[in-house]
Amino acid sequence: MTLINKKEFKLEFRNQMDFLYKQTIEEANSEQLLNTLVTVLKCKIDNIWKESRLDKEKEVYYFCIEFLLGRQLESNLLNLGVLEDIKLILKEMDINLEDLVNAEVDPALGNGGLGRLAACFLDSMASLSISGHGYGIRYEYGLFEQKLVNGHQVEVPDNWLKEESYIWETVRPNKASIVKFGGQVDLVEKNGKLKAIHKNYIPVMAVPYDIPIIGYKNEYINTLRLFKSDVPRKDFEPILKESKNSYGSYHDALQYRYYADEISQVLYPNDSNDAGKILRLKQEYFLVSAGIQDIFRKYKKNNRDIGKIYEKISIHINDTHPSLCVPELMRLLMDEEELGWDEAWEITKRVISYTNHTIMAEAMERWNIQMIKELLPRIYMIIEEINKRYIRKLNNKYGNDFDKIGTMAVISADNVNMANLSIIGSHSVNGVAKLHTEILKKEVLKNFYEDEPFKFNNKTNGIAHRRWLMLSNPRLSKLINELIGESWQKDTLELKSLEKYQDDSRVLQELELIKQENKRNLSKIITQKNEININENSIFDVQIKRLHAYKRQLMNALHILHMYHELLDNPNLNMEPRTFIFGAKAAPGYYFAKCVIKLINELAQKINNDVRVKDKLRVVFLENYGVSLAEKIIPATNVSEQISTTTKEASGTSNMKFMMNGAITIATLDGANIEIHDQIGDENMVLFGLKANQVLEYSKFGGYSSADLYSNNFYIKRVVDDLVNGFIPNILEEGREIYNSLITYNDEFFVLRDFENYIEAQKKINDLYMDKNHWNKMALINIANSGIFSSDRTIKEYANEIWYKR
Ligand code: KOT
Repeated sequence: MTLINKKEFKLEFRNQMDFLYKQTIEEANSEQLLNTLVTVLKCKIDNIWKESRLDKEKEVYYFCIEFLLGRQLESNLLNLGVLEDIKLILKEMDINLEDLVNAEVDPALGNGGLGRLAACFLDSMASLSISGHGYGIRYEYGLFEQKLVNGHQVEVPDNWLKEESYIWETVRPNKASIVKFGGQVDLVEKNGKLKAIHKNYIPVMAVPYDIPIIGYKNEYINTLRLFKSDVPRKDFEPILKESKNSYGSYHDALQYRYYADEISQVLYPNDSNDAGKILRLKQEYFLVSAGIQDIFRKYKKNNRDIGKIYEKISIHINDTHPSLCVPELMRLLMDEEELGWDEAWEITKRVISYTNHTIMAEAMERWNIQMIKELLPRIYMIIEEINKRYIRKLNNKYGNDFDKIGTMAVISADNVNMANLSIIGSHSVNGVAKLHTEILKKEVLKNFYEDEPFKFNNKTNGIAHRRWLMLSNPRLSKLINELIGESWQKDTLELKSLEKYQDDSRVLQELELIKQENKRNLSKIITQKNEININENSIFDVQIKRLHAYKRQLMNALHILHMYHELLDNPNLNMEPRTFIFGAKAAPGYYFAKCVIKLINELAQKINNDVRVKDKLRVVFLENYGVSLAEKIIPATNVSEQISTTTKEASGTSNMKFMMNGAITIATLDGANIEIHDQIGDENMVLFGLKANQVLEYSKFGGYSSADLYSNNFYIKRVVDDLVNGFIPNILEEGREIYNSLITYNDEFFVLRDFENYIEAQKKINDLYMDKNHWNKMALINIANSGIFSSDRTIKEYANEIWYKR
């Protein structure tokens, strides 16, 4: 692509700077320079950035309540193939690209794995020239910023837009649509058919903001379209005749403005948890209705046959948050396009596919029927009809097996079960790693699987290797290029050929040096942020993810406490120095998770200030963990902690990022850790803990008593007692809460049950690290076998087996 001509670019840059800010480059600050650069780039990509390719291709629309993009500048320059050129040109103009990269906001429009996966998928769809676009919400406030105050998490609003716009977005006011809330629906007869008339509703305008998603060196750009809610403009008046007392007079103008604004105001900060709030339901319907109306607008532009929409459109719902796509698509097909129920239902199923991301009961969305009825009366009527017809079908098939029918019904116990709605209304249901999909089929969704086995399939998650290796670890990328050429960048399976260097001591040395330099970089960041010096030669042992009981940061902390005791008892203990690094946000209302944060911080205080263990042990909790910080931490990691209670982590994706950057994984056989193990075997990772069948059995039939284990095991008793005996200062309340969860409430997540095994596994990590050459060899084998975890592989599977399949 001849995107950049040096002379032209410099001129455009100066002109743009003058146009935007009426000043010279020399006077500008980093934000202004960044804005200028992005404006120039946006002009350049404009002619390849199309709204739609419907005339040629089938299009995929990926609906997700969150997208965790990360910063875009470097990634876009890389994908446009101009990263090095721009770096040089800017340097000639005395501008340091890194300053501009760091000046960009990191839009925190997601909680964790779910939203980050959606962002990796967008990157892969564009890079594979698949016409696949994201639909989401343009939250005014993203995930809260985490501050640590005396070791406690304090949440600060994330005002990422600061009343301005986002540099990469383009607002499309003429493509806005109206989403209707509340009111009543009358069914009136028209030409022998019943027609739904929705009146007295509250109209909310959905305004699209488009972000370009640039493919890797393929001149292909897709769109992430985020909707902002607003009161309707005057020109919508004709559509609003049936709205509440006509446009503009919804009883109080101020209240109306508030109603509309509130919808896209803030992201719910729950990960793997159901918020259950009416505002969340409004957000979900707002996204779904705006998105599907947008699809219809584009589809109908060329008078296409709506009855064949499944030939050109796939709608993917990422978990159940967008599951109202099912009744909304039915509504538009029937009420607007006048199709009959049966035809509309067949189309809906052919168009929609659904991914499940968790088996945790507390994450399963169930909406109270009264709530839906009042907020979305027409949608509720359709859901009721879907349920009625489905139950009739089940009755025919299973007679009066009420237990079975009860678990499968869309409506039961006054609730709408959104997972059931998604399964029934789609042609494909997938889990996100092998074990997860098996648990869906055999346990959680057993009845559905037995009823329609052909719908179920697995799509093991993946990560965008462009961001998570090429950009975040340029030194390693360069080494790989030197060893095996550059073809791995387009086909990551090529990384396999690195294996031929597994006994090449020069290469292994080089690998170690790169890790060392990345560790030095991270150490600087840690010193800056936490005012603590880190031993750069210690093992960097990292657990970064949302704080959740099932992820077991607590077990990690208890093990650190165990090591501390061992060191105090035996100062000459033969151990490699270790730095334990944590990054984790807790949902604001999740008290237990906040207690664990406090515990880790107080433990860090105590250990880091104890001169007796100064050279051997350090604990660091990094504030405000997010995408940008992950990009710095992962390349510097030696040990990747993937220690969830087996069966609970659907997949995990940081496990893949660490592997690709040469960390060694300590793990339970959970989620995608299993597939990592399939790739590299026991010799190249360290496994421990209960197996899935053991956990499932314990959970069903009991048989484990944490109190017995505690009383009979010296090491367990020692660390558990420390929670409540004052050994760790300032955790009176938190220590008691955690103690109770372990002992009084019988340790739901098997922390103590797996503890001894975890200690042994950690000893093994220590011993392995002592043989540096062997460790480096393991690291190399990890990198060489990580290619399968590129999200390019995952997206190819979605495309071939879900979206394009007829
Ligand atoms: C559920 C409800 C609200 C917000 C987020 C979720 C959620 C997040 N459900 N699953 N996840 C994670 O998704 C990742 C991507 O598939 C998985 O790797 C991870 O194991 C899930 O916990």
